[in-house]
Amino acid sequence: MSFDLTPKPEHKFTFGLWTVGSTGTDQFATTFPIRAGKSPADIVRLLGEVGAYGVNFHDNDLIPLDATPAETEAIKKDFRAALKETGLVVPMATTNLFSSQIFKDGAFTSNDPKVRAYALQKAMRGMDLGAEFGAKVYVFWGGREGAETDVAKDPLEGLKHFREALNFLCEYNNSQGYGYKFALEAKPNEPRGDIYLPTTGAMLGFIETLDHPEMVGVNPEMAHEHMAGLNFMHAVAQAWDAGKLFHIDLNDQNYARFDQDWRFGQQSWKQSFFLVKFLEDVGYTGSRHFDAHAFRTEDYEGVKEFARGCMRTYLIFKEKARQFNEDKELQALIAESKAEDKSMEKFSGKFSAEKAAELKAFTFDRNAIASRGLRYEKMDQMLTDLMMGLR
Ligand code: GCO
Ligand code: MN
Ligand code: MN
Repeated sequence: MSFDLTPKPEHKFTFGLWTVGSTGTDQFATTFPIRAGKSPADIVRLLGEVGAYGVNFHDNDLIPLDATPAETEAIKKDFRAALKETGLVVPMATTNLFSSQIFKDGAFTSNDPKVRAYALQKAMRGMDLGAEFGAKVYVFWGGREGAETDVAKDPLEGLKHFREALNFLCEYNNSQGYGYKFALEAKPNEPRGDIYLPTTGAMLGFIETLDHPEMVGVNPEMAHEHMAGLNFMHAVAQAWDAGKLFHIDLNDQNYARFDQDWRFGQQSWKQSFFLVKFLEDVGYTGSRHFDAHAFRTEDYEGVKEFARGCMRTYLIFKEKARQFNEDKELQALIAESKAEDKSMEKFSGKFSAEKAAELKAFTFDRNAIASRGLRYEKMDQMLTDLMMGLR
């Protein structure tokens, strides 16, 4: 093997405190953690050891909900020291608006005005905390913004409340001079039966209804689009096309299953390959954030293997994407399939009345056009060979 798979700062590989810091609990064993909890500072050290660039957090990953002012200061001091020691940065922060019982029926979209106001307060405090550590992206994942039944919750009201909250927080961002970009993360379900704005595409539509759409983009997550049975790379491409790819959550997931949060590239090699190829080809410069967990079978050595594996697999696919782009035979076939047709040039581009009239009158030979084989079978098998090291 001749290529370098060492993670470097320029790769912008980040993990959340909640990812490598997960103690392996699940909904069937919440009181039986498999791994002992680590302090935020020790999680940073673990990430430093495996070669990550950055660490992200929810407000309460860093500062427990009921911490005293003295405890808060002590945690911040240790965390800051660990960042300095390892050179890790904090590119993104977010608010936990889903773990407390108060959010049982949502946060920004709760029917209860007290809950909505509390959520807003918590988000502002979370933004203050993120800014203290230099975060420039602020993620909003509305895990409980939804319903199991529509009997008393109205999705129109939900959208209105969500919009009001984001408009308020955009103004707060400006008033504090934080310079955050907000990144909205969609998920179709889990923990709610249905979560509002379930896909990246839905989020992109919603953003245009906000007071400051320029401040708000998306944080698409691979597992979430796969839970909805969608093509993740297509969602990412739409976000990129709209200038809204502010962040990305990479992980893996079997289609149509519960939220699995697996190591990037563990399951869906081809989807992961096309995703990495897309990000590298367009020159995405944001974080490559791994929002995933190690298997519950693992101790912390396994957690390190998991974290190293996420980054290694990304770099393997990056190298494969380079090989794909430099594969002359494959590129010739792709070029052939997209070749321009001089006789059609007069019909392309901007509208004119003459062009439209000429095109309406033109006769197409549908059979001749359709009879051309596009050679996608050959190309796709060549891709398989390439990925398996046979080219
Ligand atoms: C999930 C989500 C979360 C969010 C996180 C950051 O399925 O639980 O992906 O991990 O990404 O809360 O906002
Ligand atoms: Mn997720
Ligand atoms: Mn996520």
